[in-house]
Amino acid sequence: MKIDYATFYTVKMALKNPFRTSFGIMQEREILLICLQSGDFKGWGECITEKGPWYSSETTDSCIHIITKFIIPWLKGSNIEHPTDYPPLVKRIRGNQMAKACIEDALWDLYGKIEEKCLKTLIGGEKQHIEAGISLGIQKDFSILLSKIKDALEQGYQRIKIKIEPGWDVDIVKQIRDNYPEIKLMVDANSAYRLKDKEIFQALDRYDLMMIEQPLQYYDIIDHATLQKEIQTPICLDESIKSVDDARTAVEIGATRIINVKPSRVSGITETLKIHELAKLVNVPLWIGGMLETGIGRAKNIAVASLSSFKLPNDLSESSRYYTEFIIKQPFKMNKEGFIRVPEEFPGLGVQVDEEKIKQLSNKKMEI
Ligand code: OSB
Ligand code: MG
Repeated sequence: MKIDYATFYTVKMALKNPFRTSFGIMQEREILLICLQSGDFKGWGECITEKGPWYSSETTDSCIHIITKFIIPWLKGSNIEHPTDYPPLVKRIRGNQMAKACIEDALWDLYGKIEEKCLKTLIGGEKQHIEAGISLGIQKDFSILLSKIKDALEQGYQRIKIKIEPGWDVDIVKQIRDNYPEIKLMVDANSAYRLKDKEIFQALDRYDLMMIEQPLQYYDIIDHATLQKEIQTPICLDESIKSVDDARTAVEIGATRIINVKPSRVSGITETLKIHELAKLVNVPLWIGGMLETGIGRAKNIAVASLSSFKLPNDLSESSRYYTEFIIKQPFKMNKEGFIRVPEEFPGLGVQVDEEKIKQLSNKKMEI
């Protein structure tokens, strides 16, 4: 695959509702989309960063910097045959997982189009439908959260994840359980607590949660292992896992019993496939996490979730969960049982990118 040039679009998308986590509120997304052109073929990638370094240390501007200054020039000077040849090419770049992943995604899409195969087939995905779960942000009061949960369950979502932070945790979970004793329920703290808060997690043990996601520091592994020894509910790491090596370390020391995989957080699909292999070996269930992706990132995540080690409901919702406008021509829908079909009609991402829509919504365009 010889890359002729890359086109960068920055697309502004308003969120239907603000999304509040322990680290901040998102009102709209400014999403970087990159299109790699090779002859007549195009491959698309969506960057999952935000404007600021809140969820991760990377930002959209830091990605543009790494991609334009290093990755694209290197890519243009090489001729990679398969997307798995790409990680060695960018190995010299430390960190910057999300910047690397965005281009790797575009290479998989491009390769799929050239080979006339969809991503699911290319990576060996097995499921035809993936389990959809919903992530609900912190709300103004409990009654609003309760009505959102009711709504989500009526739509068919298979599990409810709520965001927690100090002051919005044990009591909220208790009230949810009072109303819904049986549903699949989990919490995500996005690193809002420290080991000294262990009583909170011991209190949560009473509510039959599927897991507690990333309770402690975003870079920590050791304190999570200590906490896990003190509680029954499985800990699931998100922010702390940036590579297959992190995953191996965390599993070995008992810091995580389940892993949230955001393929872009771990530098791409190739690294994700390594985590998939590790998960089979150590028998740790995986699920796909989300970053409020638009159609391009969502299509990639849905294809990855079709791999056999992704055993738990994912943070993969319908396209209409966050947005009213779509940049793919076949937006994702969920059936009443809470499954989303893995699309295979089109090569690469499995769906068609709506370039006209992207151009309409894009306030910045750059070509290199
Ligand atoms: O921690 O999983 C997270 C959204 C933004 C940043 C971090 C997280 C999330 C979510 C939303 O939980 C998941 C989704 O895309 O639906
Ligand atoms: Mg999370």
